[in-house]
Amino acid sequence: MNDGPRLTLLVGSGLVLAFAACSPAEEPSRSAAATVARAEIRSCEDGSVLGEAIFRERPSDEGIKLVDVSLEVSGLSDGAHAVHVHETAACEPCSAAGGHHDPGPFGETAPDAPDFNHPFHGGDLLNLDVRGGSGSLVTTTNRFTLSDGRMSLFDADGSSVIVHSGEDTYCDQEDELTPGCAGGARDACGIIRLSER
Ligand SMILES: [Cu+2]
Repeated sequence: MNDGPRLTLLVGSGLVLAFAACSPAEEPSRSAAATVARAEIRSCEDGSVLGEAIFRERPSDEGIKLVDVSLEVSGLSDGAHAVHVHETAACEPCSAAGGHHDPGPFGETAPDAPDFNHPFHGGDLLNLDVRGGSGSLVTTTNRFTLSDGRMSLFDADGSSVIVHSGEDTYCDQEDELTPGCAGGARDACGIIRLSER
């Protein structure tokens, strides 16, 4: 049961659904065997590289798929920054990443609108705490997978990780969320790609 205490059942949020129908999603690479993925985190403002996120899928003692997430960034303002996996592999502009990754039950892929499922989307993660200009987040989730399946990050249009400007208050409202309560504007974005290691 050594997975127990580390299993973070996420909370998250997200609104900022700036559904940009803009730039086309990148074609995700697929590999059933791969269990590691990475995302180069880039500034939404000027595209400069701010850090990296690494995702590693592993089975729990009971055979449940768990994904260990570690993210490191620098160059952001001090304080808490919401972090989520968003639904599309596109970062130019950052709004192109769409809403939160949330395939939903029984293979439904339509994004929820209004955002009833916040802060329980598949892609909702925890706040990143930035101090002295840099910060890291380490967590584990069972809400999405890297391998194939209905919760996979590598669905038809892939996925991205977004770091927001503000804190995720994990707001949970059965209607439209209060603007900004899920982190507000987008500071950084990274397209999640399968990796050899
Ligand atoms: Cu987000």
